[in-house]
Amino acid sequence: MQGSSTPVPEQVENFKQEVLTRLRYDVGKDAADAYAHDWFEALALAARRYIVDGWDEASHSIDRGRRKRVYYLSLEFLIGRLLIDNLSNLGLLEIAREALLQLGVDLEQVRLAEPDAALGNGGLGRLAACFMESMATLDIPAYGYGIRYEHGLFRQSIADGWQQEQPETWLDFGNPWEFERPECSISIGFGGSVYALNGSDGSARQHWEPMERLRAVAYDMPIVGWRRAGVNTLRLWRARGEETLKLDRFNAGDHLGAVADTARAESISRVLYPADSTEAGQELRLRQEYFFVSASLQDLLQRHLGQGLALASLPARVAIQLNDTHPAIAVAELMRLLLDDHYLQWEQAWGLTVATLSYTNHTLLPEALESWPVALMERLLPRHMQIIYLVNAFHIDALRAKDIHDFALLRAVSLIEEDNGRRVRMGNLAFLGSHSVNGVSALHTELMRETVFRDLHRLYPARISNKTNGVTFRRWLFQANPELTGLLCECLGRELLDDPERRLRGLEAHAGDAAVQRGFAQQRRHNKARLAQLVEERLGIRLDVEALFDVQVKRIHEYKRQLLNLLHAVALYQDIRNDPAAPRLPRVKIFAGKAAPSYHQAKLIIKLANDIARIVNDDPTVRGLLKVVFIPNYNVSLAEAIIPAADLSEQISTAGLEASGTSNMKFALNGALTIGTLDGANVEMSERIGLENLFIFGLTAQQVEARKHAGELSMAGEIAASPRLQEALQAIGSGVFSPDDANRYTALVEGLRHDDRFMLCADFEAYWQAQARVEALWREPARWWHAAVLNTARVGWFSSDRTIREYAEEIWKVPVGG
Ligand code: 26V
Repeated sequence: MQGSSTPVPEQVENFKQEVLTRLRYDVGKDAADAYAHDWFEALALAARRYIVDGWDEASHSIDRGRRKRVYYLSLEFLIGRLLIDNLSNLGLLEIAREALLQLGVDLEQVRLAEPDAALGNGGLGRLAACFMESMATLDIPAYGYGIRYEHGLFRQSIADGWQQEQPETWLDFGNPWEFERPECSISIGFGGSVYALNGSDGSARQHWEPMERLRAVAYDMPIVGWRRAGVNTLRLWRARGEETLKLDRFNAGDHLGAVADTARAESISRVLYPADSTEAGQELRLRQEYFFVSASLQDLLQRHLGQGLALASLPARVAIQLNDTHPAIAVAELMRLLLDDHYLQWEQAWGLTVATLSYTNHTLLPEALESWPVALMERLLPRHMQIIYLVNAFHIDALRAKDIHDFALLRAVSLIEEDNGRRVRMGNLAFLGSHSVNGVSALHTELMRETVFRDLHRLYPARISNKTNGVTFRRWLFQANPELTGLLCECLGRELLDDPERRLRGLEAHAGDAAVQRGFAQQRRHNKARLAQLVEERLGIRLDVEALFDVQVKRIHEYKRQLLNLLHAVALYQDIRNDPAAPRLPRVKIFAGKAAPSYHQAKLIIKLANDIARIVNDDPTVRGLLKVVFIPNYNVSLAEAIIPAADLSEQISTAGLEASGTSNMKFALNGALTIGTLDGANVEMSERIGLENLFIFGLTAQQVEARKHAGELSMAGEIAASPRLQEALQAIGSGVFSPDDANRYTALVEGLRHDDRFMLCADFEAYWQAQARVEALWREPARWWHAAVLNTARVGWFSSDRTIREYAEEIWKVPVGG
């Protein structure tokens, strides 16, 4: 891509020497016996040199300029590999490639040696990573705060079609991008009791005496913006046992006890929770949440006060964004720090808290809405529980003062849920403690106003706003698809690289241009061949690059409806079997994604995909016209390989349930056409790309809601009306794809017949018709590629730079540079 800018030989020589120096003195290897991973490390350390100067300078000039800082608190940062990202943003990519070439080393091999940092589950974590890159690019002074999990999201393998989980070990060979900061070690308490004291001025104060203490140690990773516009910090906390306590116990002879305490403390940053909706409510998870929130807030307050600034100026200098409710305990923790450590009065502390915090909601799924049992909170965080009760009391009093006495309303907006055992509602806490609450697509924000936050929204109508998600084009276009980027640069000029959001629009004028269309088709074929090679290596399945690559890659979840896609695959298969001679369009259905380890239904869907694949791929009547592949271990790196090779992007969630989606944007950016429901950001994508350039089908969110409300979950009518669906259900349910266990899917199919909460049967015919429209268009290459070019041309608005600009201007009130 940036190959067109030939590197200066002197720069190449300097960089080469730097890499060799690092290899010898830091990695301890000679060029002759270095493995790919050694080269990766040397290269990363060499690149680091170029980052550090800018990094230091950035932080000092922010202090000097008294600029406001953004703190993005997130339990997840799904960063993936960083080598190409960093080299490319530093402008060193071609220099590094050439330097390695001169050393007889292939940059591509070195790239693959970097572990994929999977400190996140899916969309929410990846969004945080895209946001970090965009903030650096827009030169917004920002810190990301999270946990340095020793084990990120589990590695998925497939054994006999079933998902197996293995621990992920990204830190086995160290991490050359991080800087350990042992001097930045913050004390975190749990448990114990709260005492009332009298302050020196006679005022009443509360003192929390935790029973347990541990330390949070900072590890910093620099985040480089495009062309080094800004260099920010991702500060991840690692839990360590408290040294002094350990020593005391050791000296007292209690060796095992001391070690057990340390292990308990350190378990907090051991592993990422591998669920994106279930498994909420576990104590370790609450400990993780409080651990990183407390460390981050103490750290940022220290930085603020260290600059000689008063607490009263906190909102002027600091904006804290809560990524979902996972860091919502920040509301109570910031109050605690201001009240108990800094002796502010309640009103002032509350004013500062609300003015500093803001909160993003990422899901409406009831099972993902966090709430913690009051009893657990009282045991683990007794002072916070007191503060939450007080916040609640003031909140309810204020409503009564406004003459609001409706009991049902007061119950609904309370921080405490009374009927399900007593629990603290973290969504309500985050809402009340923030000056801004946002959703992640227009539809999702509207549904937030109408559902989860209906009553709070009525009381605070100005608080909710929408910030539609975006993705970073540097990673998802420039790096993932250098061929297409090269083509776009030829067509639109290299200025595209600096302003893709706007420049891409220039492509519209070329959408009908046969040469541009041919270019798109050629680069796609190239990426498909590359993916086909990966599939053959990993799965031993050969793919036809002329076939339509129909792709659904994302977490496996019932609401995302991989099962609807599989029903379509089965129906296609039956069509072929019923009429083998009819002309057909060759199609490859590609799936990838992880299921939460305890989510049985999702794991069964993975098994079904693999069962269908085995039967269909081996059936001689099919003659390769239909292939089904499930590629194991979906992660950021695999996404980078799959997305640029997709012809068709499946975004088929039950309307109303996908908050936004972000892979939908990545696919469209790379010129894939979307088949999708009017859900999440698909709605806005279809408005901008033009309905004629994607394939929209199915019930709307309103229609889904109406059906659910009417209790119409039995699908007998729909099934009777669709012989195709009937036959597909019959085949799956009776064991056609599971001859070894004919009843494996009987219950699954019965569920679809009688309790189809996700509306698969209700949407099946519409989906089938939409897929037929896909095939019709695919048969007319000029029209297909015209639409593909328009997808790339019109999707610029979905850049995370645009999203971040909106957060900066409307929520954080920080100036945007870059
Ligand atoms: C919930 C839980 C609950 C307990 C255990 C661990 C855990 C981890 C994550 C979550 C929240 C999941 C919410 C989420 O990932 N939402 C996704 O956010 C994307 C970025 O805004 C958006 O594009 C997706 O549509 C949305 O599903």
